[in-house]
Amino acid sequence: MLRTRSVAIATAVAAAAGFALLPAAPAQAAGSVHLYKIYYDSPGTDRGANSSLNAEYVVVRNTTGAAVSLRGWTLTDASHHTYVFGAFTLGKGKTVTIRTGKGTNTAGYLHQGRSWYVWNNDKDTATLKRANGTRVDTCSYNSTRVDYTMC
Ligand SMILES: [Ca+2]
Repeated sequence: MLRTRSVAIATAVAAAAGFALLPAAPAQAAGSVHLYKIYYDSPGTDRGANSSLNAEYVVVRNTTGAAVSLRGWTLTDASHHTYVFGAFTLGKGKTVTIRTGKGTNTAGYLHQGRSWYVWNNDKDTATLKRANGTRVDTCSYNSTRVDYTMC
């Protein structure tokens, strides 16, 4: 319904502008940058080793048709522990994994640089916000039966 109306408007605009309407491009989902997965209970006992901290992570996915700068965006848990993205661009169709511990940031992996876990092993809520504070997505879980959730 909405699409039909949009095409009608586009046709009217094209006609008003006096040029031939080109064949419509295939419909394309707008997509979004969103929380994709949270691996909240890293394998083994929580002793705080950096490898264990980095086995706890959140995956953010970009399904838009363009790269998106995440500079200044924030990832926050229910207790308001906040990770602020530095200069980072998430390519279209790409994912980035934000690990809890320390490490070298790459195109695919970022690190919160923490010395202890941030995602509770039973229940928590992740919130992703733009640099201006606009909430982009949230993802909640409440289970100790599984170690991760798909958002
Ligand atoms: Ca955890």
